[in-house]
Amino acid sequence: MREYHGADIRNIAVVGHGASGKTSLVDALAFVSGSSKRHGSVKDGTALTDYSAEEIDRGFSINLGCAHAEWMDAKINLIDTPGFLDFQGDAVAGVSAGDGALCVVNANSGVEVGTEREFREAVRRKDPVLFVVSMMDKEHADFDRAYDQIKHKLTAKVIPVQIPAGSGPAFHGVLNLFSRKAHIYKKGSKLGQYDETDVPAEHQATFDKYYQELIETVAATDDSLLERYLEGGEISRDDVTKAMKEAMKRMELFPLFCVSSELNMGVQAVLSTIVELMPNAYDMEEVHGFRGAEGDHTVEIHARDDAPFAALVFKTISEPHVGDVSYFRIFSGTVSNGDEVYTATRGSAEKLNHLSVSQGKDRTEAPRLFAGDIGCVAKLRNTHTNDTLSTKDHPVRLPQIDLPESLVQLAVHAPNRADEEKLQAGLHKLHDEDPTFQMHYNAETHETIVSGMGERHLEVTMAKLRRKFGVTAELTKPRIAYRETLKGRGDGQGRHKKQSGGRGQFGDCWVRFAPLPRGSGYKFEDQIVGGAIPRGFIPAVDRGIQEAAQRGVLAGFPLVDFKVELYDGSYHTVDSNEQSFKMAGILAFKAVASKCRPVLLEPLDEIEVLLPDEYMGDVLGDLSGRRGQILGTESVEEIDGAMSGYTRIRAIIPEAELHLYASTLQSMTQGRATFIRKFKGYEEAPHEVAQKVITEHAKEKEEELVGA
Ligand SMILES: Nc1nc2c(ncn2[C@@H]2O[C@H](COP(=O)(O)OP(=O)(O)O)[C@@H](O)[C@H]2O)c(=O)[nH]1
Ligand SMILES: [Mg+2]
Repeated sequence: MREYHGADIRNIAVVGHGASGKTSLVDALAFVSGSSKRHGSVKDGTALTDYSAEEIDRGFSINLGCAHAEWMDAKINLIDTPGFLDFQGDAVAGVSAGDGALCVVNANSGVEVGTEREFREAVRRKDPVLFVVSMMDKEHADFDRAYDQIKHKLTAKVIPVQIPAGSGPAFHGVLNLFSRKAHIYKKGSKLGQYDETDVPAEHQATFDKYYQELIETVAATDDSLLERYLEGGEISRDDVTKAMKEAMKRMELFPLFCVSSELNMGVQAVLSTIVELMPNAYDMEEVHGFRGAEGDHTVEIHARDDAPFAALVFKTISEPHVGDVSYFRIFSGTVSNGDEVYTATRGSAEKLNHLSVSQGKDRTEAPRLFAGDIGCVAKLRNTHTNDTLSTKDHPVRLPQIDLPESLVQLAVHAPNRADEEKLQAGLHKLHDEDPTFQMHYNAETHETIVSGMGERHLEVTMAKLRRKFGVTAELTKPRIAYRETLKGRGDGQGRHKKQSGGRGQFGDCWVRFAPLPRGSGYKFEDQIVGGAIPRGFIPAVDRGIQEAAQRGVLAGFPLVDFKVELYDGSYHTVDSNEQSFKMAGILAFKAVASKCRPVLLEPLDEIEVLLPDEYMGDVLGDLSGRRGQILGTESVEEIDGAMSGYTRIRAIIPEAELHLYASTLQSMTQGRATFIRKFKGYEEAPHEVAQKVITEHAKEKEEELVGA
């Protein structure tokens, strides 16, 4: 491949709902351009960008994938993204690596949840978007319906540029409004060969209608063009494309195309339009206004070949027999094969062996890559997704991709102790590969918790764990980290005395317990006067009480938010030691805590649900069924009309009621609502809830005793 500089590079994220035809379109674009020798298919598992075992098994994209098409002296980098919410992390990463997006809409099912979500993501980043209606050859394909839905559900600024000649089985070509020509496809050709003709008479009326609409809409975005148009002057193809490109950069126009990727029809025009209308790798700089950090000061990042090298790793995929492959977007400077670079976020030096560009899973070595390009490299030692590659002289850190927060949490268990270490190592590797998959150890419940974007996300990640690390892990509902506290005061004695030949043991203490406000933890006050307990033994009493408090009094959960005053005691000059006073502390806790009206505390989360207004009633009803306390609701600010009719609900919900809430919310709202959660704090659990937890604990203890 020849060398490409930023002005001749287009970085395009291909987004849309799951199964809208994104992966097939990327394959067709690469194939028709001649850059990929084989027309792959999702159905056979040969599509360029769906090559992992998990993707081939399931028949849909899980990881973002990179391919390219060389066309009209430019290189188009295509970033294929997954369309399901479960894999939204990769969609966001893909959009952030691109300068523009191609939003695919299925000619059959029209605008779907994922179309709306991914279009919004591109708009949020202020990227130009080109719509493509896919699968025009399929039964019931309907271009006009898809157009209408985009117009009413996504943006009124959509404008058709390429319309179909026929549809479904009768789809036989496309009419291009820019060139005013028809491409009529050669029957039986699967390679997309066509004859270029004038617009056939049968399509003339449709063509004229759309042509008029296009010219008027484009003219309206540019004053001088509009003036000329109103005065009846000639408007050339160049005038239209120039005005359109500018309007797209301001997000004032979104052109619409139609294709059949299966038959490679309409694909050439999409390639040409990407080159002509989409921004090159330098164009979006002013919009994205990039800044990074070097040490503790801010530096401006410019997409120039002569600036210091800085690239963001937007994806890591670990591949069998290869190891980790890191995909990066160069935001400034150039890089050559074999260069030593530096990962400032981790302070690690890395050597770029086999610097490459990828065509799906195939990688071709590139001697040198320039500002604005996308490349990949295998086997970096300590560089992960969202890290910046730069140089020792200029250790730059670029802004990280703002990945979505996890929605679902489950506990993960190794099948046996021997696999525990492998499990932990595997989970860490999987997190490095996919930052939306996270794990932590909950010391209170003694469980490793994994969290992700949805049940399917976690299920797929466990499949990767099995394949790559040979561990079959089980996912279960996480235990709730209840706690206990005291509502009353009380005092009493802990006395430990043992005399069984030889030296005895003696410790004796008097303590007062009192409740503390929520979140205060534990306080110990030494009020011993006159040496009733020698100084050296007092910390032992404290330790004994703390140790006993870990096991609580009601249901085995840690007892928190209470104060202990140690006010009296006695000792024996020979038999007293630290161990005896620790025992006295434990006994004192047991004697006193149960007298101070112990209660169960449950963890609460604050959640924020973002949903279309029409589901308000259902979602609020469901939340109150989950013991939710609604804090408020508010309408969401519109972003280019994309968020109209949305409301945000804030509520506080017990964690115990949030298990798999993401899935319920999805099915309640046809997948259109999202939510975020964060830990809020502990509150006393209602009586019935507490009673149930206490009974369960008693039963478990009994079973343990029987088992022992
Ligand atoms: N008939 C027809 N089927 C298509 C076309 N494009 C994609 N498909 C099929 O639609 C399904 C989903 O396509 P895919 O590219 O995986 O969609 P993605 O999930 O958006 O990447 C697959 O079974 C494809 O074979 C097309 O142009 N014509
Ligand atoms: Mg796909």
